[in-house]
Amino acid sequence: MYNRDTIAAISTPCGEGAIGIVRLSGSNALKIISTLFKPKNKNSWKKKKTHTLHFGTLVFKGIELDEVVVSLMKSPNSYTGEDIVEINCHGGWVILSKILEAVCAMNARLAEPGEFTKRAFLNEKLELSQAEAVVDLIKAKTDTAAGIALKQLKGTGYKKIKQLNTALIECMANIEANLDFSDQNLDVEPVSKTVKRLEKIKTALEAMIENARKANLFKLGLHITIVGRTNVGKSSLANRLMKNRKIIVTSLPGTTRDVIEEVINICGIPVVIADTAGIRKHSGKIEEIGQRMTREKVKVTDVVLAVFDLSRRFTPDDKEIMRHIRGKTGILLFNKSDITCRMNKNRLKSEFPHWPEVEISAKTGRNIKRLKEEIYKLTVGDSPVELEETFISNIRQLEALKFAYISVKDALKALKKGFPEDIAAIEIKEALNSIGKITGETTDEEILTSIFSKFCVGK
Ligand SMILES: Nc1nc2c(ncn2[C@@H]2O[C@H](COP(=O)(O)OP(=O)(O)OP(=O)(O)O)[C@@H](O)[C@H]2O)c(=O)[nH]1
Ligand SMILES: [Mg+2]
Repeated sequence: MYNRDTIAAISTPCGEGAIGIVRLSGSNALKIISTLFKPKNKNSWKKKKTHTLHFGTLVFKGIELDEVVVSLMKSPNSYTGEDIVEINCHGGWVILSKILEAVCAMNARLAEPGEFTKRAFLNEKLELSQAEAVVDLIKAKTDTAAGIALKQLKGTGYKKIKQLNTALIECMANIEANLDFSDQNLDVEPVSKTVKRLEKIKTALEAMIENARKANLFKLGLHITIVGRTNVGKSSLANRLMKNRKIIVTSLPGTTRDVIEEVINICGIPVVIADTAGIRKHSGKIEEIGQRMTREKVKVTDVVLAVFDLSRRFTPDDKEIMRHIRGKTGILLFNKSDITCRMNKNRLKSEFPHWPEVEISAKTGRNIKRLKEEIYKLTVGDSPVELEETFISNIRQLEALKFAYISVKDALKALKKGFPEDIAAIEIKEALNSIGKITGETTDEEILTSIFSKFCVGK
C-alpha cells in the first residue's frame, strides 16, 4: 500500500537544547546506522537487539559528527511497525542538520509531516482516531484537552465504536435474512426486534455526539467577547481574567480603542478572550473604528459577556448594546457591585430571559470565580464530561458520527412506517460506512493525506 523506503527527520523542535533526535524508519534504517555509527561496546552492537541503547560516535566520510546514543526498535514492535533508529545527539541545529544530511546521503528520504504516524496507521499499529489523537496530544492547550487526547490514543473509545459497528452489522443481517428467507418459515428475528436494537444504537449515538461536542470544546476552545458601553469596566474585567496582560484602565470613557485578545484557561477550556472598545453615540473617528471592530467581533464570537455598570442608571448606549447582542449566547454582567446600585436590572433580564446574570466587581474580584463557572455551565452544561466516554475529539470524527446518526434515524423511520426493508438496509450500510470513517476503514487516500499533513515533521 505504500513505498517501504526509509524515511528520516529531525524529531525535536528547532533551536538549542540539551538533546536533539534524528529519527529513521524503514527497511534500510539498520543498514544506514551500521555504516555511520562507531559503537563503544562492539559486542552489544553486533547483536542489535531490539529496544536497546548504544553509545558511540557518528562518523560520515571520515569526519566525526557527534557523540551519540542510538536507540534501536526493530519491526514489528516499534511505533511505525518498521525498524526504527533514533539518534540522540547534542541539540544544536547545525549538528542535527549534519546528521540528517548524512543519513539522507545513505539513501534515506526526508519524511513528510506525520509520515511516521501514517506508517503506524498503515501498518495497523494505530486506528485512524488514535493517530489523530497523537496530533491532538501534541497541540493540546489545556490539561483536559491533553487528557482527552491521551484517552483516545489509548484506544479505550475504539472498543465502543467497534461495539456499535457489530450492533449495526447484526441489524443488517436480520434485515437481510427477513428479505431473503421470510417465506421459508425460518427462525428469523422479527422486524420489531430490529427496531428495538436500532433504537438502542440511536440512543448510544446521541450520547456519543453530545460527549464529542463537549470534547471539542476542550480541544478547539471558545471565543468570548467582552462588550458594553464605555467606562463600565470591560478592561478591568479583562485584566482580572487575563494572566499575562495589563490593559490600560482609566476613568475616561473611550480608553480602549482596539480589540485586545489573549488565550486563557477557563475550567480546562482554552478561551480566546477579547476586550473591546466601548460603544457610545458621540465619539471621535478613532473610537468609531474601534466600535466597528467591536460589532464585527460580536458577530463571530461564541459567547458574549455583556457588561453593565450597576452604579449608573440605564443609558441609551446600554440600549444600543442590547441591540447588538440580541440573538447571541451570553451572560449579563452587572459590574461595580462594590458601590451603590442605581440600575434597574429588570428591563435587561426580561429582554434576555435565557441569559444567566452575575453581579461582579472587577475592582475587588467579587464573583469572578462564579462567572467562570457560569461560562462553563453555559457551554459545557451541568453534567461533567465523561472522559472515559470521550474519544471523538475532532470535527471530522464528529461529522462522521452525525452522519451515522442520521442514517440510523432514517433506517428506523423506514422500518416503523413499513417501507420496504431494503430501504432500511441501505441506511444501515450508510451508517456503517460513516462509522468506518472514524476508524479509518473507509477513509480515502485524499482524506488520509490531509489528516497526516497536520502533524509536524518527525512525528
Ligand atoms: N468601583 C468600581 N470601579 C470599577 C470597577 N471596574 C472598573 N472600575 C473603574 O471604572 C473605570 C473604567 O474602567 P475600564 O475598565 O477602563 O472600563 P472600560 O469599560 O474598559 O472602558 P472603555 O475602554 O473606555 O470602554 C475605571 O476608573 C475603573 O477603575 C468595579 O468593579 N468597581
Ligand atoms: Mg477598556
